[in-house]
Amino acid sequence: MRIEVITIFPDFFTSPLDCSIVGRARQSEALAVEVHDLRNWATDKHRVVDDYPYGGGAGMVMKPEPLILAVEDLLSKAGRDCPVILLTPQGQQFDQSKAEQLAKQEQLILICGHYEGVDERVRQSVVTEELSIGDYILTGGEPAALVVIEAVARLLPGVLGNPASLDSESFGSGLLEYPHYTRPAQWRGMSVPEVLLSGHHQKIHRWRYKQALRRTGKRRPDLLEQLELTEDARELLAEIDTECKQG
Ligand code: 4H7
Repeated sequence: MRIEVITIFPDFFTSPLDCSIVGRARQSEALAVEVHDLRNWATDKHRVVDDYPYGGGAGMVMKPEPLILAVEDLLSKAGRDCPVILLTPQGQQFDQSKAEQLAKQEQLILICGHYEGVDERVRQSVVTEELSIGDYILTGGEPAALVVIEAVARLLPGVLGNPASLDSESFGSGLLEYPHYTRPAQWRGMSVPEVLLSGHHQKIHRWRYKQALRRTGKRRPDLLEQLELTEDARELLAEIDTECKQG
């Protein structure tokens, strides 16, 4: 997959794109990320990319020409259409299913906004979708673009060692993760649950599943409601319910 990023702060991406999973994905050539300085498409000698808002008001607005020219250039180089995504607080919520959908694409173009936002004609002419990584305001779209890149990169074939682990993880299964433990078995009076030391794989599996159900019910009842529960899950939830009432 190829991801093109359009930004006024290319340096913002240097270290995050070299580290960890994304760095490895790029080395393995499963992923190519090109970060483009929007000012390369500015049309004046001072390379200005913002201007005063029509109608007045505080702050500046990103000019339409550099952004639209940048996207057109990148699309023509690709020789085909691809999603052109503006990261914005007004966008559709980015989530795991959206990441899975984007991971199937051959190419993505991500636009990072700044100032008070972008001229509406950028949306009208080149943006195909607007995404938000959550209900909060950032100064620029760069951290949001990195979130999208990271979430997508780890879904690309061959990037993670063991693709089977993707399904069992949080959101893959629709549940929050069960609690994890490693050595030592005892630490400052806190012990690892006995069942995990038992070597009894079936019991361990069921214990983890129950913990995942318990956590999801407690912290994210909205996720639990979206699931089609198996008979076994219903049974475990009933157990959890009784345990709760017993204190
Ligand atoms: C596009 C339009 C994404 C991008 C407006 C981006 C939050 C998210 C931005 C703006 C973002 C998210 C510019 C509007 C700064 C607010 C103070 C960049 N913020 N901004 N203004 N949740 N900001 O995904």
